Amino acid sequence: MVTGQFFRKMGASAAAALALLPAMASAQEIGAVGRGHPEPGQFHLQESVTPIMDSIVAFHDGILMWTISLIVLFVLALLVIIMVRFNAKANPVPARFTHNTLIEVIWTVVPILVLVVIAIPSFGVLSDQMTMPDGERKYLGANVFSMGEVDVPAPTLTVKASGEQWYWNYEYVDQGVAFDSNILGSVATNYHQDIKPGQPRLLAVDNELVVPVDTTVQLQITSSPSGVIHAFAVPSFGIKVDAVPGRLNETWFNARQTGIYYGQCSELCGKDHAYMPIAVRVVTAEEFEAFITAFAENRDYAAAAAVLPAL
Ligand SMILES: [Cu+2]
Repeated sequence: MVTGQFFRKMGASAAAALALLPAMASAQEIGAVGRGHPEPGQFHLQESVTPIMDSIVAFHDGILMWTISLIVLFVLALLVIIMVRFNAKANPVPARFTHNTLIEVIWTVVPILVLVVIAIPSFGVLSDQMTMPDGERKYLGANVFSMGEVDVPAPTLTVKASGEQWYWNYEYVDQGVAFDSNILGSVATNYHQDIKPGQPRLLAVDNELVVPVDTTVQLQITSSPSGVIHAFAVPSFGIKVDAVPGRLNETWFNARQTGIYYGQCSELCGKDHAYMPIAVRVVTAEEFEAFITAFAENRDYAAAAAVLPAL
């Protein structure tokens, strides 16, 4: 029965619309999201491990989802009212007026107010992302309507990430050592080559950027001088910054959990744009100390990474 199918489909759509409600979205979060990389069937943002991503998640789950959901329901209600009350059968002789000053003022002013209310925490999060911690400044964290309540120490490690065609180069600026980070596998092997069980395809790399846990990392982001624009993005850290030739952009992160966090180049940069993932390995302070000492001494990433626990 065609009509029956139609209504079943409508039922499915209504269920999908309900899933957009914030409470449902939060329920989906549990168990559906893996740490550090996307999971099949994932519905929510990737799990946060930094104060900035806490802010982004709180902003998204809180004011943004409620605003969007209420607007969707309001518009849906208007559409239903119009369909029921003003169809040709129910309302054979339509009114002929065209303007109503009061309603026009309302539908101009109310959206402006909605945007202003969204903009206030949004600019707060943006300002947090762009401001290097000095040990004094307080950050919003998970409470985007606070005046700032999260302490973040000043950075003690500086890393320069440079977008190349098509891979990333990382430099520990103060230690004067750098290395290239390439995707595992190649086009010929469909990117399966060398990937160990549990490593995500198209995200795993040969050499991960190693950083210590609970440490503020100053991140400088650029692109090779003769190259193109890339973008450095790690969802779990709430980072996305353009990598522009001849420009040194800057952001920071402070990861609270050890693990490997994956990201991707997020600017359409050329033929291998999809094959220059970012992998950041967050290790304990002791492990990082051993790694960076070995790296600075031997200037050999593979030998230095060998001092870290096996993955
Ligand atoms: Cu790129």
